[in-house]
Amino acid sequence: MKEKSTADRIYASRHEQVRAFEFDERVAAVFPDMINRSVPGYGQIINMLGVIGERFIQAHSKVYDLGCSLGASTLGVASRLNQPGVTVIGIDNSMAMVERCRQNIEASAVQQNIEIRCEDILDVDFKNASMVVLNFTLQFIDPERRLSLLKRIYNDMVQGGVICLSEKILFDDQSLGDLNIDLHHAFKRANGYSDLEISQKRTALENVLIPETSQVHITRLKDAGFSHSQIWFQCFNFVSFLAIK
Ligand code: GEK
Repeated sequence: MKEKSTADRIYASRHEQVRAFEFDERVAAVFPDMINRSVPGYGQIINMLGVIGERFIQAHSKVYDLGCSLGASTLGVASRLNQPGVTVIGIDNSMAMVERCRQNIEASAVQQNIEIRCEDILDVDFKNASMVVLNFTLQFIDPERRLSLLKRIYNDMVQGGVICLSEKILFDDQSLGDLNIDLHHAFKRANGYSDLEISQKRTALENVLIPETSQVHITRLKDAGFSHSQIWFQCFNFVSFLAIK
C-alpha cells in the first residue's frame, strides 16, 4: 500500500511531562513510520495475513480488521481475496486514523468490498465472519473485557473461520523477559530511535498497552471456544497467534 512516510519524531525532544499515549492526529500522521520502526516483523505479518486469508476466507462472508489504524492489515487481506461476495470491514475508534485510512483505501487498487467504520470494537457484532484480525489491538483493550470480546467473536463466526491475534507479550521467565525487552530496544535503536525516544514512548504506553504472556493468550482463546490455536509468528516479544473455529 502507498502511505505517506512522515518520520515519527513525537518523542525526539524531552517532554516536561510524558502524557498517556493516544491514537490522535499527531500519531496518525506518522503511524506507518512509527509501527514499522517499532514492531519487529510488522511488514511480514501484514503480508502473511493475506496468505492466511486466502486459506480461510469463505465465499459470501465477512472479514473484520479490528483496530485497523491506517488499513495496512485490511489491504493486506483485501489484496489477496480469492472468494466471491466477501466484504472486508476495518474498524477503529480513532477518527484521526479512520479519516486517513479511508484516504489510503481510496488511493489503493483494491477499494471495492472494503468498508471503514469509526466504532468501538467492543460494540460490534461479527455475524458471518470467516476471518477476524486483531493486529496489535487487543493489548489496548481493558484486560477484564478481553475474554467477552473473544467469546462474541467465536460465537458469531462461521464454522472453520480464523482469528489472527498479534500482540506484544510478556514472559514468565524474568531473564527471558529482560532479554527480549533489550532486543526490542536494540531493534528500535537500529531503526534510528534514540534512548530518550525509547524511554519516553515506554512511559507513554504504561497502563495503556497492557501485555500478557503467550500462555494467557492461548488459554483465553481456548476459554472463548477456539480449541485449535497456535503461534504462527514470533520475533522477540512480538507474537502472532491464529485460532480456528
Ligand atoms: C495495523 N491493526 O496496522 N475500538 C476500536 N479501535 C481501537 C480500540 C477500540 N476499543 N482500542 C484501540 N483501538 C493495525 C495496528 S494499532 C497498534 C493497530 C499499535 C485502535 C487504535 O485507535 C489504533 O488505531 C489500533 O487500535 C491499535 O495492522 O499502535 O501498536
